Amino acid sequence: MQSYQKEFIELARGHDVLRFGEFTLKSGRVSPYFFNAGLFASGAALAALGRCYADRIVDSGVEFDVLLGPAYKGIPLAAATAVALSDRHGRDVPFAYNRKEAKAHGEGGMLVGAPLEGKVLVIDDVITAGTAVREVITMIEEAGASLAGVAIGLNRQERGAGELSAIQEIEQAHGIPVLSIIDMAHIIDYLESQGDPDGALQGMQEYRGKYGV
Ligand code: OMP
Repeated sequence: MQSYQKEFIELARGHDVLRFGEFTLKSGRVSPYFFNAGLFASGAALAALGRCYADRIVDSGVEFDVLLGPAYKGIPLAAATAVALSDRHGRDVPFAYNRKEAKAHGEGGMLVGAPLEGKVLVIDDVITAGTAVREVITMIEEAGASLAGVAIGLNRQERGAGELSAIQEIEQAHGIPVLSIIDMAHIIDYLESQGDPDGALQGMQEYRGKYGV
């Protein structure tokens, strides 16, 4: 595990972003854990989060022209990532986000910020079944831009409709990488290395056995 991955898990635990218990997902599956990126809700937490995304992106070597934060949760994530790419890696990259509803006055349209041109790197929180990210990919194609990749905080490593995970399906269908700061396997490794402080390990392993890829 890289140091930014351990830092990310501890950051998420510290802000209750990563919780253990019983949670019903968008997919209907009952999960022993949940990742709520909306609780990264302070200046220091956002700054640390931006650093983790930026480190992961730079580590991967993915080439892109503009960052896109999908409404709503992707917007602060992409903004924090853009700041960290500039402050830590000396890369001043254009940044855009979308509205959920088009505005008829003012600047109008669905997109705000830098023009959506060239290769777009999407920054988001979690992909489970891939519903949310598919909508964003359509939006990028409609704007005439292309998808460079998707960077997310957590890859839940769950099967989609078939044997592949939703992430693997997206990677194959679009020929792009989906970069995650951590995977479910990292959470399991972390719990093991810490002596299972939340008593969550067994439930996590069972869930992975049932739905994991
Ligand atoms: P998909 O659209 O199925 O890929 O699910 C992604 C969305 O699920 C996220 O944007 C969240 O709204 C929600 N989610 C989480 O935020 N954290 C989780 O740990 C699990 C889910 C989920 O419902 O699958």
